[in-house]
Amino acid sequence: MTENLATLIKKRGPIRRIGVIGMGYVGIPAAALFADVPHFEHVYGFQRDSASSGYKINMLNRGESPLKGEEPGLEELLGKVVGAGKFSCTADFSKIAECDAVTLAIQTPFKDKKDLLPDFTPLIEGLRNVGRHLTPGMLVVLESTITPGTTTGMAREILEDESGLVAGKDFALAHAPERVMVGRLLRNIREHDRVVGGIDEVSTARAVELYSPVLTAGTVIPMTATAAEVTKTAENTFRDLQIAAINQLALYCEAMGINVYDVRAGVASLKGEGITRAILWPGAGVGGHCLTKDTYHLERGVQVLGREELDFPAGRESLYTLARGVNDFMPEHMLHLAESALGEAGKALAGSKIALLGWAFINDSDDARNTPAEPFRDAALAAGAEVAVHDPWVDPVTSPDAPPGLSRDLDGVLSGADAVVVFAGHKEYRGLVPSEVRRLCGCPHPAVVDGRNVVDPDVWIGAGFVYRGIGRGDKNRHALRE
Ligand code: SAJ
Repeated sequence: MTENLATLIKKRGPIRRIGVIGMGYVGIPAAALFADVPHFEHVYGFQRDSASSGYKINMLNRGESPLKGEEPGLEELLGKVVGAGKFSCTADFSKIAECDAVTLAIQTPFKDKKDLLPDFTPLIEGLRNVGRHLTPGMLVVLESTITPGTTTGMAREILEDESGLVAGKDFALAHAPERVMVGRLLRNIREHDRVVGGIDEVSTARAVELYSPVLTAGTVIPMTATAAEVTKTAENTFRDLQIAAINQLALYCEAMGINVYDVRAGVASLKGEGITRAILWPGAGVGGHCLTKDTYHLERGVQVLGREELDFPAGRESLYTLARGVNDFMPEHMLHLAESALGEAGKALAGSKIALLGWAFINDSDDARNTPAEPFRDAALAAGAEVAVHDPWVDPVTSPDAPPGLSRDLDGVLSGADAVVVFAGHKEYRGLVPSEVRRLCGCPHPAVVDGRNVVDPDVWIGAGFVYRGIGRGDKNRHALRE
């Protein structure tokens, strides 16, 4: 089979024209970097001309980035590759037929985490578009994070069904998962090692040819497609597990009346002899498009691929979904802390005004996908509180994840607040002046609930606040200061 594919690829020659499907946080920087490779002739960015995201096509063809938030170097690079005529964005998917390689960077959210059902609708549509214009010798790469088994299973079937061609014989197919973080997209693609997994060695080799020129510090790590899928889902699952471990420790430290940050510094001090204590940071919860779902992709993968073979303690829940449960609990814990702090001042959630600071899921970013602030806000509203939300980064008008009433007027949000609750550690909140905040709150003992360790408890307690902090058992039972 692969001889045929190897021959087709040899006849086609080196990769010259590339298509990237999905102009988002992953697809746009990837396309710009491909276009910046001297020997790649042209890169098409494929974007559906939909009501919600069709605007991106003209912006990109003007060399402008539709991504909000700071992405160092992206605007300049887009200007350069568009100016040089090496990158263009289009909704005309028939141009896929001109490409030697096509990558898919499409969201893969979960429809139902309980039943482990991913929503592959956008990905399937993308695969069908590729299949319709697939030509012999072409390479197709899935960059989206997917359930293990998807590349050799659903993706192969759809591409073969639409094209009438056979994967591994007529076209190459691989998985090369993205590893980007908002705020450093270009650097992550250039510098992180790139896991590349083909359905066969010819496909892997062709994918290595595609990604190698883009890497400046990173190296390509070849493996099978399924191993690449497990690598990606596992690395995010492990990160989520590490965060759950420190969040649980923080809950324990609160209960035992000690400071989790002392303990963390202590645990992290054990070094040398290959000992690494990759202990992360506790906080108000885990958001974003990755850690909140990739565990379920991994869980689904072992259900689909390994159900018969799996040897696991009977009746025991997966460590990974337990970790999800701990991290999903943190916004609720923040509400318990707010309730307890308000109680110190003789108030209840019902009828209190809460100033929620930080809607983004991560510091100094506009990205608010699956923000942990949302379940907190919803529960506080359900408890009868008024919730005013502030975020200096998330755009109230253009951000698809902005809550109703999102404000950039910090004084207005703090005005008359009974509790100030910090959900994102934006730099703007690291310099808050407690006496000024207290003046705006306009009550003798406002509460401050710190979910990201941005305020100094002694300073705020000294200013008359009722303080509560994640993991701060040493401060959460302080006496009120008049
Ligand atoms: N968080 C904590 N404590 C920590 C680190 C993070 O509570 O110590 C919270 C953050 O506040 C945020 C969430 O977890 O709400 C996710 O943060 P993140 O730093 O993991 O950011 P992501 O989700 O954008 O990035 C992850 C990264 N994965 C790994 O490092 C294994 C990134 O490399 C991936 O590219 C990205 O997922 C992805 O796209 O998969």
